[in-house]
Amino acid sequence: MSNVEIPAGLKELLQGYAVEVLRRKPPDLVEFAVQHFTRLLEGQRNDHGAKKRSAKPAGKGVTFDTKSNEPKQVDEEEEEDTVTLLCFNRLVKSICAEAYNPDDEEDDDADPRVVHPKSDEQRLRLQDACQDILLFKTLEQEQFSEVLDAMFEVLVKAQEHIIVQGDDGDNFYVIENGVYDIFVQKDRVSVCVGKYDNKGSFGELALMYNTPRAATIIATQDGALWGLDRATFHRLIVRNNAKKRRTYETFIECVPLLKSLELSERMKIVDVVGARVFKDGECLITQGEEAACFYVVESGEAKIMIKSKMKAVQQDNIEVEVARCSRGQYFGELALVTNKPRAASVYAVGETKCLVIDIQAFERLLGPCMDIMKRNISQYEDQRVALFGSSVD
Ligand code: 1OR
Ligand code: 1OR
Repeated sequence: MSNVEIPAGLKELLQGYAVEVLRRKPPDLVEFAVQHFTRLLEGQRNDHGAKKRSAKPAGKGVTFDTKSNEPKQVDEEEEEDTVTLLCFNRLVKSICAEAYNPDDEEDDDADPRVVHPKSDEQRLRLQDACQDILLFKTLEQEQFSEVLDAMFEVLVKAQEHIIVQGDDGDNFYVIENGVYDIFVQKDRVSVCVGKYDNKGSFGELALMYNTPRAATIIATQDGALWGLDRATFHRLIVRNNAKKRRTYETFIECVPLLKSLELSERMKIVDVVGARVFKDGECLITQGEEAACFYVVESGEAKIMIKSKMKAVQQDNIEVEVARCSRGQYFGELALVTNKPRAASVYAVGETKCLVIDIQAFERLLGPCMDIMKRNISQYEDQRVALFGSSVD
């Protein structure tokens, strides 16, 4: 092996890079090469780590032939070459079945810190775009700065496929501007299931759970994104998720709405929630506005106020308190379920902490709780009549 002129795996490595370039058409080949080979290296390290962790007899091991998929016996010396091929194969074929455990991320410490230099103007725009990103809401200040340092600007053209369903995950994206359609394959037909309109983020799932991309994201107009590479996402966000799971496990178990979910489903909710603290009197939701999030109260109270036109007195704009939500209760589901503007305004009573879930995660993860929510929604109308009588608009 050591006498051959072309090192084993070189051809496959370069081919892999070329295939990815043709498939993704990146604007910057050098930057893309850095990302591509960093991912390969990361995969290689994971596979080495998995090897170290797996209790197998010394000297011999069972692996899969990359062509035939048949198990075969290999010697230790052959393993180095096989690892590279396995990694390559894994990337190209999107075979991602590794179990997720955020506590397994300890090895990431050795990874070099990624820094993409930015102008002051770029940094301000980046900070602005990241202000409401829920995944960043539970990071310590130091971790958040590292995330900002590692992010890089990506300019996109109308019709560009930013993410393709089934691919391996390379980056997580935060939207600076632009509209992005979400397509999901259903019975071999690509269906548009939603869109991001100049705000939000996407591409976290494949990186969090090491699964193929779950949806296709297409820019409908020219726009700008901020990318975060897979390795940094793992080191900072996935590691933080382990902490988040420990912090919220007990609380999330006690939320009545989520009782019918499996533990793993509840943990997936925890993975994507953001925690937000509101000051006394602060407005969380404004009646009539477009909805983007769903809330669960962790501590404090939320006051639901409705501005209603009372026909009897013909007075507009009187806000009346109609309900309060305390620990474990939720609000903000109505507009998401009915696809209508917010039906009420919501204010914090005392300092109030809420877990916040964005609309895409709400649709993806809270489907099993929909019946309970719809049942409660049907009671709003009865309560409305009881509170205001039938002469209310
Ligand atoms: P990803 O890394 O899997 C595609 O790459 C991204 O699309 C995904 O992360 C999410 O960030 C984003 N189901 C799955 N992924 C979605 C969805 C979604 N919406 C956005 N993404 N659903 C649509 C919910 C409106 C559920 C469809 C059945
Ligand atoms: P949203 O997305 O419309 C405001 O944003 C939220 O207030 C709403 O979801 C519900 O979660 C919550 N009518 C309308 N919204 C209500 C009501 C309500 N109670 C809580 N919300 N009621 C009828 C009042 C005339 C119920 C009163 C007990």
